[in-house]
Amino acid sequence: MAESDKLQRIVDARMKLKARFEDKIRNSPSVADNKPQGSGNPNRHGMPVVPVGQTITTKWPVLDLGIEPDIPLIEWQLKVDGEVEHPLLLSWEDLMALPQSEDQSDFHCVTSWSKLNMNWKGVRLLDLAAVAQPKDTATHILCHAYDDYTTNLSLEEALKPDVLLVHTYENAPLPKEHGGPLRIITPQLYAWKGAKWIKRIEFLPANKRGFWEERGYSNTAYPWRNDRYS
Ligand SMILES: Nc1nc2c(c(=O)[nH]1)N[C@H]1C(S)=C(S)[C@@H](COP(=O)(O)O)O[C@H]1N2
Ligand SMILES: [Mo]
Repeated sequence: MAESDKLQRIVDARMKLKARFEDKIRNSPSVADNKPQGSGNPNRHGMPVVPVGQTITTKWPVLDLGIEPDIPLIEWQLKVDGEVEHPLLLSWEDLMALPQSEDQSDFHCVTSWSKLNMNWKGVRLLDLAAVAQPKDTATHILCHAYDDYTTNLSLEEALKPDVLLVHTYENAPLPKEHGGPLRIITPQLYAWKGAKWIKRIEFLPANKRGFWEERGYSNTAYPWRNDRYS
């Protein structure tokens, strides 16, 4: 298939996915809450920039299970499977051939620090999903990482345009301790929903808890609802 046809197919599939989740996304708490908890000026979605219980930090703390896997780009792979029409096994080259997006967003950790205005570059999960094409039965994803961490997301959260598979931070390769070569970021949810060292994205027909969700953390993780535990 010619490159332009391939790109057109992604664009078409993305439009379809957007239409399918538009209402759910528009009504999701981190954009639609009429009593969001927090302080400061509104962010780009009208939520107070500092969610309830959070303190701004300028440093970027490292939080993980303590194993920081080393994945040479030549060996790196990302699998996309489960409830999709086109399962994928991407090399680093394949990933870089997908549409690339830049964004500035905030990072809210459940341990009560937030870091604002972070500059990212990567691939929208929406664009990757457009290639894999989730079946109508798909409702959630479970993200699996190279350190065996897992975390779940509903599709209406996962397919928001600011959810990126990030490889670049402030114009430099994402440092290994923060999930390089590739991690997910979820600016509208607490940061544990963003798997560092992402290895597999499994589309599911139902919700399934990940590592922290099985240990008492919230399935949904809305920062402006103080939605930390379940
Ligand atoms: N693979 C993996 N991803 C992970 C974690 C982890 O232990 N392993 N920890 C999560 C948690 S609890 C947080 S708060 C953020 C922290 O990201 P940072 O270390 O870049 O600040 O990563 C999340 N993603
Ligand atoms: Mo965390």
